[in-house]
Amino acid sequence: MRILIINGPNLNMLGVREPSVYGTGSYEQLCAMLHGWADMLDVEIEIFQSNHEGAIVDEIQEALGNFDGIVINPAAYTHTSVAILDALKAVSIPTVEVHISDVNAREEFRRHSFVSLYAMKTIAGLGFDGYRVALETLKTALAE
Ligand code: CA2
Repeated sequence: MRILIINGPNLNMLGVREPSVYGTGSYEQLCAMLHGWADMLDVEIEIFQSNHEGAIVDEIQEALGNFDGIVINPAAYTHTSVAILDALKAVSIPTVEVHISDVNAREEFRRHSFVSLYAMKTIAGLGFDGYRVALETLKTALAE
């Protein structure tokens, strides 16, 4: 089972600022945790991060035929990107959306997610652990 993990803009800055919102762990630590959880769950993962909307759309398109599932934290594009929503719909790969922070308890503009219109599940507010829950959710769904 192959799962693509996509992280959107500024997530590569994790641990550098806003530790009260996103925790103190760095992006490298998040990636190490993801590899550990993937081993534990016996799933293959590839991790992709970009600050560019088009690059994320390209990556989603290239996932067609190469991945069974997608875990995506679209970061700020969550709230703005019809292009990412359309790409997910186009490839029709089972997808779980993750947010490190509790987007529903923050500014009003963070409450709306375009990606949620496609994702089978949205996990928010669990910190880095949300990615583990997303991997478990996808593994269970894909096994059914
Ligand atoms: O909670 C999440 O995971 C978010 O997707 C993170 C995005 C934000 O725009 C979404 O509303 C919720 C922001 C990621 C930026 O990460 C930073 C990391 C370090 C310092 C500043 C921002």
